[in-house]
Amino acid sequence: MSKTLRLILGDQLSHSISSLGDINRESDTVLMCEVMGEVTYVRHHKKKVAFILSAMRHFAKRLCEQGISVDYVTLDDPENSGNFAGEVARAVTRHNATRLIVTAPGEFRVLEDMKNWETDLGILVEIREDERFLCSPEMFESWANGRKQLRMDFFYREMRRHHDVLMVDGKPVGGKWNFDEENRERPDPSLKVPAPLQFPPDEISTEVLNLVGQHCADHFGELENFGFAVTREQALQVLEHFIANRLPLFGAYQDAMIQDEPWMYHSHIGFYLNIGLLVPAEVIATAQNAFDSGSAPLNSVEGFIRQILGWREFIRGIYWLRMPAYATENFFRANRPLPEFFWTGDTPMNCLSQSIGQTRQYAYAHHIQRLMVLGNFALLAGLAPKSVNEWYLIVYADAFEWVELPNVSGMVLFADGGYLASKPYAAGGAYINRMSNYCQKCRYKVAEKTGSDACPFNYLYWHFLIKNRDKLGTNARLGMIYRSLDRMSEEKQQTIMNDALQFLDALN
Ligand code: FAD
Ligand code: DLZ
Ligand code: SF4
Repeated sequence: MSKTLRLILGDQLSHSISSLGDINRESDTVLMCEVMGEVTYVRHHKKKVAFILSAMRHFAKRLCEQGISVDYVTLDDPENSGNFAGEVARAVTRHNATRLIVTAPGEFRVLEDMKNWETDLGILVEIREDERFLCSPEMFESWANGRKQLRMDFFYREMRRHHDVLMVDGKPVGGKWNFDEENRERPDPSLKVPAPLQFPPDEISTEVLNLVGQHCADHFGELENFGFAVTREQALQVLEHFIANRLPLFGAYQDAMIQDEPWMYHSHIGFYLNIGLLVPAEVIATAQNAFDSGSAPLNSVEGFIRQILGWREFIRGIYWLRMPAYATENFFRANRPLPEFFWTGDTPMNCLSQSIGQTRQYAYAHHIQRLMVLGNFALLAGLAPKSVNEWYLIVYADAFEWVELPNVSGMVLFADGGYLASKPYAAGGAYINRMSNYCQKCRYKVAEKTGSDACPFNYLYWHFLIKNRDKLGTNARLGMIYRSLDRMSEEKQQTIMNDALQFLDALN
């Protein structure tokens, strides 16, 4: 009888995944493999590696309990070839397989590799669409066709209509597509932010933590206090906990940051969505139910659903539309190496040190820390896109290239010249001061614009605009800012440039 292997990758841990759709329990074998190539193609955060491997082992166990035959290769198997192609080849021999079924991977480099397997291994390879997403690459391409710039807002409206989410009689619930003006509350440090749901490591996780401790000792990040959900049941509990405890204030405090408060009112489900323990459709339906039942307000529910139905799908669409060229975009020709403090958190800039410290500890930082603190700094300091992308891919447990790259190169660094965002998300210290209490604990003074005590974001901001005037001067959304620059005296502009250059020189 012809034997079929069904390959499940570390971010495909969904029972509804297309590669398992028509599984024959009598004759098919599921192949799962821990491979050093995936652990080190960028040297992922220790907690991220432990999270993925533990979730893979739990998923394999559940498949076995369902009577499915699973061939699971561990990282320390002495015969392990260290990469997907090698492990598929070994499994084909072991099982005498003639066919491999796999769901399309999330990353371009893996898909390119997979396309060679049929020829290299002499078996049939069927690569199926990843149906967990709500917009296929083809659907996105037909939406994007003919548009010079892509804007999330318009895409999001199409998605709302297409999937009938928060719609009534063909119109958006509440009469508006977006309630963002209710979503920019300043932080209130006296808020009692609910503690996130954490899960102490069980036997499987403990074994994986030891393995990662041995094999990834020199990787970034801390392994201690591992608390990720590693099964679907646990991930569902995280979702329920968020809906009950955080969603009502998610909208209001979406952009806020508080000293020593990493979690805020965010959902912390990106990890689980991205490896498949949760699927977007169920998350959206759960949030919509919370609105329908009156347990969460529209500004929060709409804001949350927009992130998943809008941003997440939009970002993925851009990735598949623009790869591989997107990975090398560098509109500003930025080439500064990543400062050492991105790895240590050792900087007197309190907002950066907070965001990097939390990243080291939890493999997590929320969106505004990623965008307006770390990303803003990378943009203003002219850090090389390749290094910045690599850093983001390493440090976050929810980072996979399909979602990391467009966020970093498109949203943060404007490296695509404005294909994804209409203007760079550049800001001086005043923005961070408005949305956080970080500045109160900082060695720098946010109100000072120049001089040795001035907040570096202030002079770096103007330096960035002056330096890139040839590329940004005609951007309509920056017109007002360039007009205020023009009202600044030559002398002041010169002082800003000197301060910025001195700061940037010291970075290297
Ligand atoms: P919440 O704030 O609770 O949002 C809910 C969900 O919406 C998230 O879990 C996520 O699935 C989705 N979402 C929100 N914003 C985005 C977005 N911009 N792009 C895609 N999905 C979004 N997200 C990743 O999943 N992986 C990444 O590697 C990643 N890298 C990022 C890098 C930068 C520079 C920036 C600015 C954003 C990045 N994001 C990334 C998007 C966002 O920051 C994270 O999804 C979010 O912080 C995850 O935390 P959460 O689950 O608590 O999200
Ligand atoms: C991220 C990751 C890591 C660290 N390790 C593995 C692994 O050992 N085995 C595996 O199947 N997947 C792993 N992954 C996830 C893959 O990198 C991911 O599936 C591809 O990048 C495709 O998106
Ligand atoms: Fe960050 Fe500047 Fe505020 Fe310090 S003063 S925390 S560097 S924004």
